Amino acid sequence: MTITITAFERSPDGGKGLARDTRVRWALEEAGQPYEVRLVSFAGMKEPAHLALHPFGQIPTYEEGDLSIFETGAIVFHIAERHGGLLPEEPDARARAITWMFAALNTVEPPILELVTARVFEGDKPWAGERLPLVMDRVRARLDKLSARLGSADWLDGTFSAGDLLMVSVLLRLRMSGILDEYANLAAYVARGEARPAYQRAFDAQLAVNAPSL
Ligand code: GTB
Repeated sequence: MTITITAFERSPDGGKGLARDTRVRWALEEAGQPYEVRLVSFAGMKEPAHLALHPFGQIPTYEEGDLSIFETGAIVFHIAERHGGLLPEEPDARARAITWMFAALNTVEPPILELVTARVFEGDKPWAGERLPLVMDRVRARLDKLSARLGSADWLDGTFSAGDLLMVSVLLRLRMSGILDEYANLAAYVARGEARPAYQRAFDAQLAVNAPSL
């Protein structure tokens, strides 16, 4: 059955791979699943046809036969459940990998999104100078602990899993802030994720859509 995902017609990041369709593309590439992409404009996302797929009018969505789902975490989990390569077979290791998926999205990503908002969208507000250090401290509080847990390991719990895929994807958004470079093992962890052939294919596919034309 054909898998179809949705992505920005033109991502505001100009092809840096930061929009969430990259996470889904990466999971599909790790799982060796071909997929098609339907590009959606910002206006199109708020129209009834897309709202029927995504109640909040966002990307990405995932369609496969009669199944239609949204939320990147749920989509990556679905792909990992149906195909090999993203979750261990052994039940306890699988539960731990799923735990890291939730940790990435529920514990590490929120302060990172707050930082993106503070820097990019509210950077010109009169109170931005006071707020930014507070938000950066909240990000560092998470990275301190994540860095300590990762230590010198390659991945968060044994072999690469969907937990690493989401954690690397979440950390990638920190690159422009410079904070990631304060943690050598986390910077290396992200680089390891980006070096995976499946990530490269996913990145190149979104770049082909989003790179500014000369
Ligand atoms: N919780 C949802 C999920 O995980 O799937 C969140 C989905 C979401 O935020 N989608 C964004 C969207 O559709 C795109 S990814 N936004 C349009 C809207 O809400 O109207 C977030 C994103 C957007 C842009 C960049 N960028 O340019 O760097 C990075 C990430």
